[in-house]
Amino acid sequence: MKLSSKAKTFIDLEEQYGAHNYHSLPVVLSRGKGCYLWDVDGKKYFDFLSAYSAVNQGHCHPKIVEALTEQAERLCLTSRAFYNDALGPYEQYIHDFFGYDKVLPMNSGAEAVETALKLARKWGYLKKGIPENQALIIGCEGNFHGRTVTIVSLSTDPDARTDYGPYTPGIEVIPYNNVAALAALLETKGDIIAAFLVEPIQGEAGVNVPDEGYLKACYDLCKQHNVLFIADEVQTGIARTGKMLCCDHEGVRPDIVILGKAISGGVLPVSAVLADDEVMLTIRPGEHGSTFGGFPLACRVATAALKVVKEEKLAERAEYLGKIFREEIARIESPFIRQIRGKGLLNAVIIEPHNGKEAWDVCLTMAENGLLAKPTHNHIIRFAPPLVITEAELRAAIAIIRNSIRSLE
Ligand code: IF1
Repeated sequence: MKLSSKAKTFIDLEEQYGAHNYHSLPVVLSRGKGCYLWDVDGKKYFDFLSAYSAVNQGHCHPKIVEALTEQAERLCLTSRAFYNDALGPYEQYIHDFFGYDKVLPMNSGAEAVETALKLARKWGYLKKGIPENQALIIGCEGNFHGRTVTIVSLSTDPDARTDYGPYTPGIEVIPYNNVAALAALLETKGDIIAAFLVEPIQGEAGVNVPDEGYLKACYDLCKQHNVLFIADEVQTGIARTGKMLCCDHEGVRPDIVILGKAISGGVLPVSAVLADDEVMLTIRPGEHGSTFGGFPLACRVATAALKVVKEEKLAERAEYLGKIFREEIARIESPFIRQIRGKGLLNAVIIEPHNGKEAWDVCLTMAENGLLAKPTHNHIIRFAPPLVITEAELRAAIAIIRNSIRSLE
């Protein structure tokens, strides 16, 4: 890809003054609207990453931006040392929206996952009666839940965990999409297991969709053994997969739901943990929190972002458009395409290397042709546009994907 000297200036600054913890596609963005992004040279792109599904409502949604600016001029942050007039109404809105007794507001997805794990341990000791310091959390191979020490202790990805030890104890990892593995572990250690933590679809692992019935079977097993079923819906939640929560596809109501990313439409870092009283009230005043968690600005923004999801029927759109996307990609005959998989508008194409070209080259070519997507694990490309994309726009984007792949053959 040819870079303008302007674009290069920004890339060089990051290279020189920023930590080297990312390998970004060489595109420098400066503006966004709906499903489109513009780079510093004014070139327009379809956004098919949506900031890893944080921008489901589209870039700079006017209603969310309005809520942000209005509240920003009145009150941004109070801390939880005092009450404010935004948090309560927000919590009530979340209660009505998702149907859980209570919400615990945090900021990043990783913080919400940490919160859920602490909550599960508390519940394990106070309600289930697990002996002190013996509680176990079960995770799945190939998971991605964030970057904290405890979360990477759960990870099986060497990039995510190597040299970050010593790891947090009390963790067991079993294969994903394997009900028997969960059953076996619950059989032997069920008494001291507090929770099973699972992504309804594994995002980072490459949009790994489990077999139909997997979540329900796991949920039922957890109930049999008095173990909490925790769904990490940070990436799959908020309409991305064609339902408000991905667990809705199987009629599963998790004991704990973890939300992040699109709960704010990508406008602020906002996350949330949902649970009923039996679980949530095990944490008492002073036992958990955060300076920004539930700050007034976040409350107004997240309320506006969730209203947009309902008003614009984004779950229904994701369901309908996702089918078109998978159908159309499946019709492309190319040695590069091994498989297309996904749910709603969370999809991935498995790329077969060809002519010495791989997923990274496909993404560079698509970027040149005006569509942004990012490879994961070398051979997988995730396609996740904002859910506000229209059918005509989606079809235009598919044409770019098709032409880009063909041009590399
Ligand atoms: C990065 C991946 C996606 C998540 C699930 C919790 C979190 C995430 C299911 C933590 C975050 C992000 C992190 C971001 C890239 C992105 C990602 F490739 F790394 F794995 F989306 F697939 N649970 N995923 O997907 O949320 O603390 O980041 O707010 O650059 O690390 P966070």
